[in-house]
Amino acid sequence: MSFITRGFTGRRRDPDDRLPPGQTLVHDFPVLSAGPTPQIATDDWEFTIRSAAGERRWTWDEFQRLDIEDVVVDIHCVTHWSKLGTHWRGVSIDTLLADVDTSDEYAMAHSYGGYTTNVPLEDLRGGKAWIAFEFEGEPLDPEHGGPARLLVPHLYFWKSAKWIRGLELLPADEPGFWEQNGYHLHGDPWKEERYW
Ligand SMILES: Nc1nc2c(c(=O)[nH]1)N[C@H]1C(S)=C(S)[C@@H](COP(=O)(O)O)O[C@H]1N2
Ligand SMILES: [Mo]
Repeated sequence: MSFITRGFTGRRRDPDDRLPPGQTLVHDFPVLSAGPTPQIATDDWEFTIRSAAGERRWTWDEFQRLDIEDVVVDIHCVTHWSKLGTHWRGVSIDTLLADVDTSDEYAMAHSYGGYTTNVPLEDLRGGKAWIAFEFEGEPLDPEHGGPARLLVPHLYFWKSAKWIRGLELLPADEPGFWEQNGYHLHGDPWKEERYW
């Protein structure tokens, strides 16, 4: 098991320096969902990585046998709230992509319930993104995306698709749900890539 911390090093040690422009600290955990919360039993949950080359699929039990990481990260919502030092457990996207051979450079995250969001593969690789199933030592609440959600903390939190069911690898970038509705294609909070 590995332990990953982001945001505690270098110039960003001071809480003020860890807050991207236009963000305010919150201590609760707001719920932002575009629709109803799907109820997915772990027995029914599956995670798929699909590309033109084929498909890789994990059941919940298979997923739990992968290398599980403890992750401490800051999260930033485009609606201006941020939380610092949040604790998650999950499987790195690097682990999931390890034996997926692809030349695609983009991904569309697909959720149970129909939500989608696009993320370049570069932003999912290199220890920057996880499929997370625990938050602050507890199984992830359904309203926060349980049984499992995508966690891409260095981008605005709408990229962290709740109730994740898979990644579709794509040769070109395509807008997901919020991106089709005016949110930025990329969503870096340090560059305030909010809308376009
Ligand atoms: N499936 C799904 N994922 C989603 C959303 C959603 O509506 N559906 N909302 C996004 C938005 S806009 C935000 S800010 C975060 C909110 O996560 P939270 O409810 O755990 O705070 O989830 C993101 N992931
Ligand atoms: Mo959001």
